[in-house]
Amino acid sequence: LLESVGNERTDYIEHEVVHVKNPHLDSMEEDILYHFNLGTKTHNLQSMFGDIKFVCVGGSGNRMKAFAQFMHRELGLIGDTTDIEDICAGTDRYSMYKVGPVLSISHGMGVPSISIMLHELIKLLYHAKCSDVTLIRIGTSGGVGLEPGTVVITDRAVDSFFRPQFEQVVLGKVIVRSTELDANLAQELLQCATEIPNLPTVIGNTMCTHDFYEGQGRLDGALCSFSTEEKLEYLRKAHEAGVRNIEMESTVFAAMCRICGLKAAVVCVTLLDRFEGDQISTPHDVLTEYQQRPQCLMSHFIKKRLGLF
Ligand code: R2B
Ligand code: URA
Repeated sequence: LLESVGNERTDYIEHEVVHVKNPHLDSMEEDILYHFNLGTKTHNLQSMFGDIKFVCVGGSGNRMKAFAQFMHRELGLIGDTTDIEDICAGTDRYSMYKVGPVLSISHGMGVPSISIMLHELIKLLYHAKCSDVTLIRIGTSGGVGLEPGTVVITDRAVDSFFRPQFEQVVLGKVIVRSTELDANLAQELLQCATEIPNLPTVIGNTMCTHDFYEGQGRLDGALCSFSTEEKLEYLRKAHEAGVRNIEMESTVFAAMCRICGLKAAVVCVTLLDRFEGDQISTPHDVLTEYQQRPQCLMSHFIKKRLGLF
């Protein structure tokens, strides 16, 4: 943005554009975002998405629809929330909703599912020439030594060995990518949380696994090859490594956003304390309220950023 008085440049703010790290893309005549049912020839992505500043992603399509409707009310936008349409209605892989500068998208469960979505989302933001985009995953998780319902803002996304990295196999070789997230954004979110009543929130490391059962040390899957004591020992080690919650997408999310110049954060509510058990036995209405907590935090953060209070 150039602001000038006469011909004199008084201020220069560099906008952070979304970039892709793929030299092949520019030589493609058309880019089909297959799992979104969108494309550069069939859709004017810049007019559809060019004004996006906040992208919130979460596992379930219904939850991300509810989030879009909630944001529509919170931003005081005109029109009926029932009119908010799924932009990806032509496919049942992911759901996508746009409310003003906010895009709400589902990513399914696990690293492969979110990674496919992120490839296409990042290309979408690139084709749409979006700038200064903040991307936040709002989700659920298992807590490690926390009161259920606590919201965890991820400091470092770590793998099952507590390493802050994501490994991707490419052409038969392992590529290791850093999962560093934006520390300022995490602090800004923590500050927002303190401004909301009844929103217990901490910053801690988030462990990302490739399975919900054995991969997270659960004793209640169809398979289990370890003892209760071994499970607790692993959770104790995780806690010592600063892990406060466990989920299934944070490492690839952090790695991909970082490489593409997107400021990103992970905000997940804990549904249970894994030191206390494995089954999610909390009543449905309590779980629903827990799942609204990251959404409330997002709304506060977005409204504050937009200068609405
Ligand atoms: C949290 O919840 C899901 C598993 O129940 C998974 O997508 C995750 O990261
Ligand atoms: N999501 C997870 O991945 N693990 C849990 O324990 C709860 C939600």
